[in-house]
Amino acid sequence: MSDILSSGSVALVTGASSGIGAATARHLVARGLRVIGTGRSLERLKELADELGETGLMIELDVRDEDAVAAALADLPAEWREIDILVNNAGHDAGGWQEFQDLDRTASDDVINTNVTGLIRMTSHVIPRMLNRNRGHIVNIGSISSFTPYPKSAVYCASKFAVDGFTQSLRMDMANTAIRVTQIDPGVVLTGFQLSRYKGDQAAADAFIDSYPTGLTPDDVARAICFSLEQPPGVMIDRIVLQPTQGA
Ligand code: 8X3
Repeated sequence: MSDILSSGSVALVTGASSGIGAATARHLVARGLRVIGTGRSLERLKELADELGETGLMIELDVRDEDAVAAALADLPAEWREIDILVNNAGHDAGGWQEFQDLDRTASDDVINTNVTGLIRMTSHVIPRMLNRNRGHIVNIGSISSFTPYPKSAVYCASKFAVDGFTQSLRMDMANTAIRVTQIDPGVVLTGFQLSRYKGDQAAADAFIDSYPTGLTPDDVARAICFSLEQPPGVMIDRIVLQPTQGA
């Protein structure tokens, strides 16, 4: 059986319209894969669609919506149906970075619905066909918040701790199969994540980023994802933690 990171494989990347998701899609296509990119707005996926051409299939999809996820995956064109790689990247902390008592409950529920329930939902819809073929690699995007709690992030940290628990237990459930399960845990990444966290307040997002000497780029994270995928079938990368270099 060919390595999973080889031409002909199909990867599905959630949250593909920007940041880590878009960078990952580009890296995978550069390696000869075809990529299904999903995001909440087809308009925002247009740039990637234009760039990837026939090697990409962009689908407007909200991972919070069970019916939409079920329909989107059931309706995939036949040549895109066998998904070899699932990159569960969609996630956010919109309206976060506040002490728990000040967090808006609706915003917090949305963090859980996207980061946890959406990730589990995508996995549950993709994994049956992987199991049928005994071939697949699931990459969950965690965070340093998956194992290091910090203030003003109670619900976001809870969501990423949940991703970690899910990833680890899922890996055990896949132990007698060829399906690999990897978690990528980045620290601060220079994307629109912070802007959304601060509800569009650019000055606040910039101040947060400026409080760190350096930040990771989406390409840094995409390379780590590809490293986990390019291992021979007998090698499982459980987890990669990426931190920006201090003082570089
Ligand atoms: C987010 C990490 O450091 O921006 O996953 O809170 S941080």
